[in-house]
Amino acid sequence: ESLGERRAKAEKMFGLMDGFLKNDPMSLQKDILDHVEYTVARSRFNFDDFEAFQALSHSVRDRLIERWHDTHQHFKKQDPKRLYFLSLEFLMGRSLSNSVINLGIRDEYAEALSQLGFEYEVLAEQEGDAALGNGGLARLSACQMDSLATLDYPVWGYGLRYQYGLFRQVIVDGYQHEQPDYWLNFGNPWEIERIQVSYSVKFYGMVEEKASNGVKYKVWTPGETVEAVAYDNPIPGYGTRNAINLRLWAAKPSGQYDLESYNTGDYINAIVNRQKAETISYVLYPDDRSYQGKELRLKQQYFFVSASVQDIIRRFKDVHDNFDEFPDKVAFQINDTHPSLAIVEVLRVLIDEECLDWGKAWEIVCRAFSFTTHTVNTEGLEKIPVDLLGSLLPRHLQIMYDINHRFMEDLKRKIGQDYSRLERMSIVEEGIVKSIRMANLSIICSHTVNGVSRVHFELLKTRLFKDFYDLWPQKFQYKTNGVTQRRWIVVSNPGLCSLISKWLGTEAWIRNVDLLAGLREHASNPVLQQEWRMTKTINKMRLADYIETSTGVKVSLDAMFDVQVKRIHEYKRQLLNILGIIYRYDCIKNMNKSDRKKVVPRVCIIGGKAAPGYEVAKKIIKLCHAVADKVNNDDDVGDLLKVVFIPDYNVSVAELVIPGSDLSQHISTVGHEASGTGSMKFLMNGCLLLATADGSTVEIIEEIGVENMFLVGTKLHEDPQSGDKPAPGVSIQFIRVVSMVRNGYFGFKEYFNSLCDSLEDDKDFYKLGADFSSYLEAQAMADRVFVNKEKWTCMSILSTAGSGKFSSDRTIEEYAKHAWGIEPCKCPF
Ligand code: B1H
Repeated sequence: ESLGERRAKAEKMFGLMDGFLKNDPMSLQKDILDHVEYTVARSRFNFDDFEAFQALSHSVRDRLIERWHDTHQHFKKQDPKRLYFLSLEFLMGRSLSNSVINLGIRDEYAEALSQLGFEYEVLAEQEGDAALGNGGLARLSACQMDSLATLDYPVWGYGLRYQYGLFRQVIVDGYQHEQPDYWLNFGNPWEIERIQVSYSVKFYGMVEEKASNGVKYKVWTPGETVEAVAYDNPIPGYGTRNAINLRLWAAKPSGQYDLESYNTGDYINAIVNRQKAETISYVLYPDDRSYQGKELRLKQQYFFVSASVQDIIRRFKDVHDNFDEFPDKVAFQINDTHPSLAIVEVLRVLIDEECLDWGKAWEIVCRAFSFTTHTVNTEGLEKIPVDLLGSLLPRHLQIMYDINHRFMEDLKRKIGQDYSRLERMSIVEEGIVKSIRMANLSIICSHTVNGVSRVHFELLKTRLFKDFYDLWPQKFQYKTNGVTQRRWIVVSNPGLCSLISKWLGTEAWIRNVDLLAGLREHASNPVLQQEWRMTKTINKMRLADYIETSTGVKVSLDAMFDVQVKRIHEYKRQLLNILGIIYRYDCIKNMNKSDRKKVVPRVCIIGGKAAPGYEVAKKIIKLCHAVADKVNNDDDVGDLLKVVFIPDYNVSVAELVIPGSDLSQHISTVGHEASGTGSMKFLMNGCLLLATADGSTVEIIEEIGVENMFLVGTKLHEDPQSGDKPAPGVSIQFIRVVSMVRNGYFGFKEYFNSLCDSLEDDKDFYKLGADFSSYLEAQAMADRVFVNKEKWTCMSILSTAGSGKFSSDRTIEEYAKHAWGIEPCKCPF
């Protein structure tokens, strides 16, 4: 086809289009009804809420696709340096509301739907969550994608399209049960299947050395090949035409037929065996922070990495005929070590397939990769057994040894014969199970190593990666995590959103969150305070309804809603919270009637999932239910104290819980939470924090002032070692509440025995005993302030006003400047 012919064709096509889709209510209604008829294939006269949701989503998707096409066209034309954001987990939650808000057409849709006799909010509730991740790390990726799109950065996200997302938590008799999350059951309108975009991914087999014209090279003959098929998910920015792509890979059987088995007549078994390839992308591993060296997990990692690297190199080679410019056009971000095989894969492709020499390939890789760690201790670092690697990815193991050999030789020249340091810094860990340390590999091969908060950075420098920091201090940085105010205020708290805009006189804070600081001057204004409380009450009503439908417990709106929602972990100390609740209950029980009148009523809300194999965490969930059973059915207590465990905590539940909270708890043992991001969402929503000075809380305190929150434990300290000081003596109250559990006051005596044992003086690793008194004091302080409505509201407004720093927009700007070296590339309207 000649250029002229192509142009003529394009002109004809353009003539057939009536420009872009229109967003007036009439056009929207027509589009929705068309999708009812032609996409959902229901009659326009007979469809239910779910079908309406499907049609609605498809009409939104059409609008997303227009922008997404334009954005990619624009990126292609400009050919800027692109960022490739690699993560094994993305916790996207729902997409509908986020999309219509970012596209700026929410009100138009609401109007169009109401004319059709539907309520927008009701339809939005039909959507299930995309839960392709575990917790903070995965939701961080999702928030960062929103900021990347909004700030017009030329980016692609890459991940895995798990068929089963994070398990669904069902509570039976107070125990957690896991159910599969087959989220694709009802279709996924937000993804675009790209059957023509697929790559072969190789596993197993062997490596041979060959030579031609005296040059030696390696040939990897795989034992198994699986196809990776792309599914594209448009991510719209807010207040921009840009919509970027999140490309997720699904495993499919390879197109290469095993002729042998077909010919031997075992047709059925041959098909069945082929189909097993799909298992690679079936299911998300539900343990956050523990590595098990499982083959399937390693397969997932390589499968996703290999497909992504092939895709990225193909895109680069479309416009470049050598690799000289590669580091100026391609930036890789690896989200923790999970995608770190990408480093080795790029080296392998450059050396074995593109025939670059080691020196050149090494230089390219070291300029292209930036690495973020989310871990705080050595036990949390990912290690892969050498045997496993050698069998699944034999060529990659060789390359890892090559990297390590060169690094070790180099290091010896620099630091001499300090063998214990050399051993610590080696990529290879000699031990009972010889393994590869993925963090060491990532540090050695990246230009930047990022922490996720300032105290985390201190930890990295002084403990976790001290040896590497001493060698390459310039590589180490931190970018304090952030969350997107689009999802966490605009989508989830529309009431607060309009209140803020009204008082600031602008909606500009949605793109420039620092403007929230403008609320400070109104913090004591009684009119704002009144409206602020009103908004909170409406959100509390919504939450109270949800609590009643999901747990059957009726709660009073006058009570303080005290919330701790996050993954269940010993270090996050949900147990400390429960022991505090027991103390409160015990106090109420021991009061006379007139003293009870002075008690500030509380609703204690806990939610979160325990990893399926994490016994202690599961016991904590059961204890929470046992305490709730006793407390909620005690007539002495009534509305003074209610305890609820919200089942199946996920992104969409968070959107409901966070705006409706008065107080939120972030009480990890100091030194254990790398950052924490839940606290930032609560802060934005004007919930007061009751927290330890751990992770990003230290920076939150600097922004809002310690007098505007309830600090648990010792005052601010930047010294991570201080966590090791001897614990203060354990209080009588602590001994009493633990013995209540131990003696069976809440039943299940035997079952809770081991929990109680773990709180004994010398076994209390997470220092619950040491912090208990301080925790109770902070709680008592919260009670005292709560009755002073003006004071509480003022602190609440100042929390929102001080939350600007914790936007992922700020985090992303820092990464773009100091790690990735990318510039915005804005698609014209
Ligand atoms: C965090 C993880 C994590 N740290 C392994 N590490 C996983 C590790 O599936 N896995 O194998 C999954 C997740 N997640 C969290 O990251 C930190 O604990 C938080 O403090 C931090 O806020 C969050 C985002 O940086």
